[in-house]
Amino acid sequence: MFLRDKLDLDAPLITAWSTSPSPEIAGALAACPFDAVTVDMQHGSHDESSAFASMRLIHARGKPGLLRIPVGRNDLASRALDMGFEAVIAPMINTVADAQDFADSMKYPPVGSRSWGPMRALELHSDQTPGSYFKSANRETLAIAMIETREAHAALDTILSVEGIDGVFVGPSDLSISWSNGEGVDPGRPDMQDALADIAKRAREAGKFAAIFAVDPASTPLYSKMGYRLTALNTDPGVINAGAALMLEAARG
Ligand code: 3PY
Ligand code: MG
Repeated sequence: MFLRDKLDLDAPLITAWSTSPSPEIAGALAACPFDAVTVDMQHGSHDESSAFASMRLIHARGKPGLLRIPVGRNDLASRALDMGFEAVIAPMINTVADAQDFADSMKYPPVGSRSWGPMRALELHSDQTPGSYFKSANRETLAIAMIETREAHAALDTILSVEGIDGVFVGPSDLSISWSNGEGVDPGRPDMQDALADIAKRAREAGKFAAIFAVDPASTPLYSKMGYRLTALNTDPGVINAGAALMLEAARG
C-alpha cells in the first residue's frame, strides 16, 4: 500500500528520521515498527549516495521512504522520486511561488514538468511498464511543503491551493523562531499551539494532509488530536539514546 493510501487510514502514522549517513542505520530504523523512514538531507549528514543507498534498505524492509531536500534543491526532489522515494519534504516553502516551483519539479505533465527517467522507481513499481508508472506517479508520490515561518503561515491557503502540493509539514522549531521574531527556539511554545491546530484544520479543509516534527514523543498524541496524519519522531541519535537509557536501566537494575 502506498504512503498516500496509508495516510487515509484511521491511525495516524509515525515516521523515523534518519540523519546519520548510514544506510545500515536507516535500514535498522525501517526494521523498527515505524510506519516509514524519512532521510534528511537538509540538516542530517546524508549526501546523495547515502540517501539513495538508504532507500534500498528501507524498501527491503517493506517501508516507504521520504526524503527531505535542502532548501530550494528541487533538482534533488525529482531525482529522489526516480530513486524510489515515495515522498519529498521541501523546507522553507514560504510563498505560493516556492510551492509552485517545488510541485512543478515533482509532477509529470500536465500538472508539472518532472523529467522522465524513473530508474529505480520503475523497478519498485508493481507494473513495470513505463506507461503505467507515468499514469500513476503523480498520485502515488507526494510533494510535501514545509510550513515553518510566519510568512508561510500567512500564505498557507494559497500554498495549499497549488495542484501538485499533496500536503504540508510543520517545522515547529523554525516556526517558533519566526513566531517569536527571533527571540528563541521552543517547538512547544504555548502561543503557537492554536496556529498548529489551525494548520491541520485548513489542510484537511483543502483536501490535503498535515504532518509535523515531534521533538518530544509526548506531543505526538496531541498533534494527532489536532488532525495531523503523520508525525516525525525525533531523530536516529534520539532513538539510540532513548533505547540505550531503557536497556541500561534494565541492565543495572
Ligand atoms: C523544524 O522544526 O524547524 C524542522 O525543520 C523539523 O525538522
Ligand atoms: Mg526547520
